[in-house]
Amino acid sequence: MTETLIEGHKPLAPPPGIPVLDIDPYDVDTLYTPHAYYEALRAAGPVAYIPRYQVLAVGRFDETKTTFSDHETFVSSRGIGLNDFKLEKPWRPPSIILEVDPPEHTRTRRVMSKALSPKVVRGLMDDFRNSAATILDGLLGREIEAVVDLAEAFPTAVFPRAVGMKDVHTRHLVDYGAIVFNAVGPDNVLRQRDMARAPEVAAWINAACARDRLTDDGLGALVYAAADAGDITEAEAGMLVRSFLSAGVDTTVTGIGNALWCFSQNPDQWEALKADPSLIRPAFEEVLRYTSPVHTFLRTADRDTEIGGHPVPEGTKVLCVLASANMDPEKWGDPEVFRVDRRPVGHMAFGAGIHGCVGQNIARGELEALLSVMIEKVDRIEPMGEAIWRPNNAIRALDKLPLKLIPS
Ligand code: OVM
Repeated sequence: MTETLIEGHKPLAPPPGIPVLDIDPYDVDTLYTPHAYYEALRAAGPVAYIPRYQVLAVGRFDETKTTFSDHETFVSSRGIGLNDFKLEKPWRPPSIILEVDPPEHTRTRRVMSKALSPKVVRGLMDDFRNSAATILDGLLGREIEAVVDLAEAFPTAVFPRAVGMKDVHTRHLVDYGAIVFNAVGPDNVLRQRDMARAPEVAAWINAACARDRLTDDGLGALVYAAADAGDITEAEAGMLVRSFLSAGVDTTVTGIGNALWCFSQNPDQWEALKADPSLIRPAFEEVLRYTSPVHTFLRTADRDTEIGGHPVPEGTKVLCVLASANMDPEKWGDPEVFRVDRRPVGHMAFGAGIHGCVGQNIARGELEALLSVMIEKVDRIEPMGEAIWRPNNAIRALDKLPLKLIPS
């Protein structure tokens, strides 16, 4: 007899001894204002059982880090969402870097790591700074909707160019990320809405990854060069370019929007940044810690194991609530305070372990370029209305951010 699945994974009865947290982490209201849920999760214990989805969840810094980085026990190859790829067909062909384990992961990770190396990113910085300056010059002194006008405008100008895309469709590029991130959640309204538009957007994305749709001087060409060298196949090169487009647009759009929100809410911290440009990089790390663009990814226990001394059966899905780990007072002290000089080394916003964000250098490069131009040109970042968040099953992004950038 085949057992009925719940959200595409094996049912899990409340494991004896594990605290029960009767909360829906994917309820739209929780996604709007998640901090009470994070606090309840950390208070429950080192690990909690969530009956609504029959999963476990970790949100204390130590257990989140340990679980998330133990790739041998808590695998990625069964999907990093609620769906267990061993039991249910994924919505798209799995990513060959995100949704695989070693040894397959080792080979593809190496190719991506090389294509996104510090040296490659250094070569992109002039374009990043020039584009940031041009975009900002068009925005100074008037009321803007900063999500579209800046947070989306900047990465969608520079990143497709960095990849070497011949076809650019800004809306599809931004929406694809949101679709991929909603897909890792349960079959709720957010996922259903995005699955309905996924075929059209995914078809455009897949076509844009072909070798003949890429220039010979971008990140895409570096990946196809690895195919020419025999390190990966041509088809795998296309899949890795798809990973650029899955993980490289919506994430940086969100990081920039969240950064602008942090500074609009904390004008003293903007003053501190203008006074000391050496704080630009630490300030972005604090934005990441404070807002955790990727709030939750999951792992799957590939064998019977334990978390915090509690037994965990094979096939268990575990929510790793990165945003909660980044707000754990045991780790951070005054986590609710946004401080550009905190230097939050070891934050979980880029993940941890062998799957830690391979694009983090380019993400930091984009933010450094933008913030370094902004501290020259922008004296104050003034809110012009309420900031509104956009609920998503895996990413915490703004939907609306009305601002005025007062020129220096
Ligand atoms: C991918 C990928 C990698 C990292 C994050 C991500 C949606 C996707 O390889 O497709 O988020």
